[in-house]
Amino acid sequence: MTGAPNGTRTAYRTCPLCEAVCGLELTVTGERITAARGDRQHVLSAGFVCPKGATFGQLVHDPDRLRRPLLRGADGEHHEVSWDEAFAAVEAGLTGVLTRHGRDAVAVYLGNPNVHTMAGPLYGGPLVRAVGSRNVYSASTVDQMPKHVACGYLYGNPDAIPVPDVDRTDLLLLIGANPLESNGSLCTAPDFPGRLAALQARGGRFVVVDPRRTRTAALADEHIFIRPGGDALLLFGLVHTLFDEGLADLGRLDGHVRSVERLAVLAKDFAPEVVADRCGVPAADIRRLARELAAAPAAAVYGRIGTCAVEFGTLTSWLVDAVNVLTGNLDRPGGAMFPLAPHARTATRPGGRGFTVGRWTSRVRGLPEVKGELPVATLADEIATPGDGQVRALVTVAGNPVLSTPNSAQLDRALAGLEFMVSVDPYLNETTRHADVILPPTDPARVGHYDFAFLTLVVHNMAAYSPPVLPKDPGGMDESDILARLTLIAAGRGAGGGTAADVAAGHEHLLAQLLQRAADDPDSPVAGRSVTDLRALVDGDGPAERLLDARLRLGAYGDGFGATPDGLTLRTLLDHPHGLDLGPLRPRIPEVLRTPSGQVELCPEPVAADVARLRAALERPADGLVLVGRRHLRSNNSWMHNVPGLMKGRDRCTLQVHPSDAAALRLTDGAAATVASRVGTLTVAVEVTDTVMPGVVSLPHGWGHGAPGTRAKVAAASPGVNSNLLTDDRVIDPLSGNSVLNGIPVTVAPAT
Ligand SMILES: Nc1nc2c(c(=O)[nH]1)N[C@H]1C(S)=C(S)[C@@H](COP(=O)(O)OP(=O)(O)OC[C@H]3O[C@@H](n4cnc5c(=O)[nH]c(N)nc54)[C@H](O)[C@@H]3O)O[C@H]1N2
Ligand SMILES: Nc1nc2c(c(=O)[nH]1)N[C@H]1C(S)=C(S)[C@@H](COP(=O)(O)OP(=O)(O)OC[C@H]3O[C@@H](n4cnc5c(=O)[nH]c(N)nc54)[C@H](O)[C@@H]3O)O[C@H]1N2
Ligand code: SF4
Ligand SMILES: [Mo]
Repeated sequence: MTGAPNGTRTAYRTCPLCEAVCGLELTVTGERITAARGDRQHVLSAGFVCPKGATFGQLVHDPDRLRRPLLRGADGEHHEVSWDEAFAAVEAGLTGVLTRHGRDAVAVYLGNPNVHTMAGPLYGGPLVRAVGSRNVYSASTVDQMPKHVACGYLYGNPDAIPVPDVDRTDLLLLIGANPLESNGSLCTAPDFPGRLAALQARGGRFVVVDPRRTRTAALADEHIFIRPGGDALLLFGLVHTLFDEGLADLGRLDGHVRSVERLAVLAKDFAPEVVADRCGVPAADIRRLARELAAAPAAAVYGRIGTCAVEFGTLTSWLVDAVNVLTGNLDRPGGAMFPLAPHARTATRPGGRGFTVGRWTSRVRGLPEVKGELPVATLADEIATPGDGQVRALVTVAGNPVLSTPNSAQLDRALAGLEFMVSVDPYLNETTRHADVILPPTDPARVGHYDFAFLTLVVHNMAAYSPPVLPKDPGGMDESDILARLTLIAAGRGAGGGTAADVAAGHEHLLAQLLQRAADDPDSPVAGRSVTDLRALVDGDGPAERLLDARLRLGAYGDGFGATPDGLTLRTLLDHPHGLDLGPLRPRIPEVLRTPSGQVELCPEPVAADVARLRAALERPADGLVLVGRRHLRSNNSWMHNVPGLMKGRDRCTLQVHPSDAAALRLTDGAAATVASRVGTLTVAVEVTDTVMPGVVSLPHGWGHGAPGTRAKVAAASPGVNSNLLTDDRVIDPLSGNSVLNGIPVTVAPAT
């Protein structure tokens, strides 16, 4: 931070609003952020900022942001109470349900911003373990779970997700991703637009596969329209061609990959000429694309929401990596590579226990557990269906599932029937209005920041920590403390969440556990050392910072608590306010592999078994009109529509319809249409545009504000409609439990 004579100072902080993790340069006057711009000195974002980052101050100082806990009174309204009263109510509510109905009666839902705080990754796990319920849900099953499952089987570790080496590739194939609006996902690449432009400037190309001509597609060297849900077929067509034309070449990975032959056999049924009709991509284009990927000096296939939140999510996610493997592009510069985060550790030898699912199943629909959670598409079933193990209480942390999950009207109704609900959230919104208690964490300007999630997905290895920018709010509470207190309550270890001393002891306990595990691990740099000695060396102003310091020092670049004296510590990051460059991505196979074989399992059994479902789809009659989603740069899922600076301009929550469909359905631009699916109906303004392909309509998600009891004035003034009133909770990707949010059969008619 630097001071200036007029009381104005400059502070640097990582933007917590999307996966690009840009550096922000903030102007602070007194206790207010008066301006935000891109940090030009940042090692990765180099001054890039988007409209969301630029309005960071408005978000922080939003008058509707909750700063004190709310308790729902007998009148049904939410009233401000003290933290002690709020936690006492949580203890009474949660322990009541636990005592009467047992652990599984309490469900937990963790929403997306959990990966954008330090508290989420550090304290979310302990909270879930303390609750001890099978009913754990998160936004992962409306997002990237298929990728985790695919990577779990391929590499033995669901969190080993390769990212496209955008800065060094010659050919990038983007499938179902729109980084010009989203700024990238499962691929942390600040200034994605600049990186794509640089790729073209150095003579490379990028190709976009999307049922819409997005802003990314408009800049691409080639845009291929695809029928929603058709990507697994397109990708199998590529795999088929690579084998058929003798182009498959593992390159450096030869000897590290199993069951290549088995994949060749599976691909036999999916010749480009067979899949073309169904996916809408001409066979000649599929063959040409396969040849181009094989011939490029380095190429990478990258898939995102359009490859995950679809009918064949896991198959599609798997085939993305399969093409990278077969073209020799997995784990090579310019291909798809595994980042190495500063808090992560490398293994001394490849191999491990591998990946399994289904340790338990959901009560009502029998859906398998994946990564410790159940599909959020079935949360409403578990709440609303009576019987042993019925969910009676819900804890939400940073989530708005009433807008973000399929058939959300059903979930909205179910939440109203809970015996008890507590939400950790700074807004009184569509979901938290159902909570008996709302616990709002201090705003992001008042807490430190480190990206546990996104530094494992970054296109150039990097580390950054931002200290708090504004002073503590004396009457507020940090999310780490809130989650620690909830953990104590769930574990039955504290009246009303305990005293400050109990919470401090809870934090210390977590740190001691971490150090003990390291001391017990023969491969750790601190093997055999005393936990008391290690604890005395840990640095950091707060509990989250101390856990971070320990993780950094035990991590891949760490000082090992003295074992590697010039290694990384929290202090190093404090000395680098614009981030620390840890170098380009480096090959990590075989070290990164955790499969029992220590090899890439190219054709894992559970995935191969699902291919029959895809084959059957080839025979199915084509769908009629289908609905897909979309994102807009000035938006962020459901919770940034209360920022005035982002809400300027015309209505963005429109149903995009191709002119030919509009003509056939007698829909006119700007007029209202009624859209109906199996689960619901809504009315929305039509936007006639040839950016969507015929047969496809598009509606963004995260809208539908202004419900009674919510407090977000700006959002309520431009409410939009909730697209998840149409998405179907019954249709999921069976391997991952992920919701299908794209390719929803709908009918559209002029509103009467
Ligand atoms: N501005 C903004 N940025 C965001 C967010 C936001 O809400 N707003 N959300 C953040 C989050 S949580 C995430 S997960 C990421 C998502 O990041 P992205 O996946 O890049 O986001 P989208 O813009 O939804 O792009 C998905 C694209 O898939 C296309 N699509 C739909 N169905 C299909 C299909 O069947 N096949 C193919 N090939 N394409 C299909 C859509 O038309 C859309 O263009 O964005 C993050 N960043
Ligand atoms: N139809 C359709 N639906 C979709 C998608 C789609 O493409 N199409 N995309 C899906 C995707 S990718 C995702 S990730 C999900 C998102 O689903 P959710 O995570 O359930 O929803 P968000 O809208 O991100 O809501 C975030 C909540 O966190 C709160 N919040 C913000 N900052 C903080 C914080 O620091 N701490 C705490 N405790 N709370 C905070 C906000 O007030 C808000 O209530 O939506 C999914 N839903
Ligand atoms: S791109 Fe993402 S991280 Fe960068 S400023 Fe915008 S919201 Fe923040
Ligand atoms: Mo997401």
